[in-house]
Amino acid sequence: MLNIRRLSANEAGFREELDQLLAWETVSNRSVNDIVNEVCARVRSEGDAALLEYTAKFDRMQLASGAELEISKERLQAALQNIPAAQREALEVSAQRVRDYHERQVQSSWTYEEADGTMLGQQVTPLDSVGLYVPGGKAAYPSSVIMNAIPAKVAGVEKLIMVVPTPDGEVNEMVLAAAAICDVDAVFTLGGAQAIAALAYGTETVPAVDKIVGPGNIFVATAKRLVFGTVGIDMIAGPSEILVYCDGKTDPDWIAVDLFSQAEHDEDAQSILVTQDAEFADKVHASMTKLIETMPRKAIIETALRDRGAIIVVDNEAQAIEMINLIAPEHLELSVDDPKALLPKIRHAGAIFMGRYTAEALGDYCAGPNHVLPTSRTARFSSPLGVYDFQKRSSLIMCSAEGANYLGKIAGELADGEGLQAHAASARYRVTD
Ligand code: HSO
Ligand code: ZN
Repeated sequence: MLNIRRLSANEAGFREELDQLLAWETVSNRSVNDIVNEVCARVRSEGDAALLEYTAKFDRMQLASGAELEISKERLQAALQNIPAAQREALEVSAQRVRDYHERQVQSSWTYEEADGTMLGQQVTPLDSVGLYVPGGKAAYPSSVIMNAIPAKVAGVEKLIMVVPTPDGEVNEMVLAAAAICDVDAVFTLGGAQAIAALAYGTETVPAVDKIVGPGNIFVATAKRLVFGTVGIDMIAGPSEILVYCDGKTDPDWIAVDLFSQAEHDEDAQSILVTQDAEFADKVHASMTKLIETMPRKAIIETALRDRGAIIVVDNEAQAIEMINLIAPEHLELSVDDPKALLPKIRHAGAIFMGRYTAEALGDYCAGPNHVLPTSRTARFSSPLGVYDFQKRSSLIMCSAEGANYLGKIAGELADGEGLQAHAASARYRVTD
């Protein structure tokens, strides 16, 4: 049988075992920190020269000048023309659906007026410029280009700069095609900490941006933490996770491959099945044992399931829900007859896939919602990436003479209480009675 933990919510020591299973901390490694500090400092002070040197060293690409770092718009269009038609269509459908969904997230400015004519409100503006990091190699996902770029564009970001490493000159055509579809404004062949530093500080070639989003390896994540404050960053994503809750009436093969789908991301990914039907748990385990042989990424899936996977048998639905809220998974599948009835009880999950037909993978690619989601139990306090991550708010206050008269007295009183006489004077200069 495939190697995966079998747990029962009632057995002694279950909570300890679960806590251990859920524990995940991003490794913060001293030597990685030192390297990233040096790379960022050199890009900051030497600009393009440092970028060219690091790109030669880490990506084995000899470029003559900063200008050669840029991938032209024509090259992006060529990628779009050259990929197979079915791939292009799938990218376009996905982009359009993600756009439709995210357009509903746009926040608008608002104001209201008080009886004395004073106006208050909030003005919403897009960020001026955003950098999008796209990893090279193993995790070069065109779908992530769509999921990061489209909300930024929908928010109205005017300058969206993408960086993607091309180690040994190896270009991912589908990533470039996705950049073309999403109307990314410029693309540079850059990766690692040097790409993050270039976006944060700017060089002769790469413009500095206001916020950096997108997943990356430990060097990228460490660099993002380092430049945070100079620029905004998105969340630092942990490994992918899925929790499937099933009442025992879905085809066990369906559930088995759903669990595989996130486990195949990497060895640290987490797939958990929760069910109150012990016989069904056996059936899914058997399905996994059978279907693992058909998976090209078998080795990764096996490691992820062995080290971080679990099949948990609970007593009843209430206990399942308790488990879900405790685990706060990135992706939650509710494979039951009436998922809507469960919804009000689900408090913590990045994305909720409702019903037996809703495979989590549909959300990864094309359903419409974002696939950048809170991981490692952070769904307790954070939300999917969205248009709101690319918008910011300014407060608006406009006093009428009457309003200034009234508020001046209140503010003066409070300023006196704080011992701030200039504040009090400023507020009271406009008071007339
Ligand atoms: N499941 C990943 C996203 C992804 N899946 C990209 C396939 N490609 C985020 O948790
Ligand atoms: Zn995925």
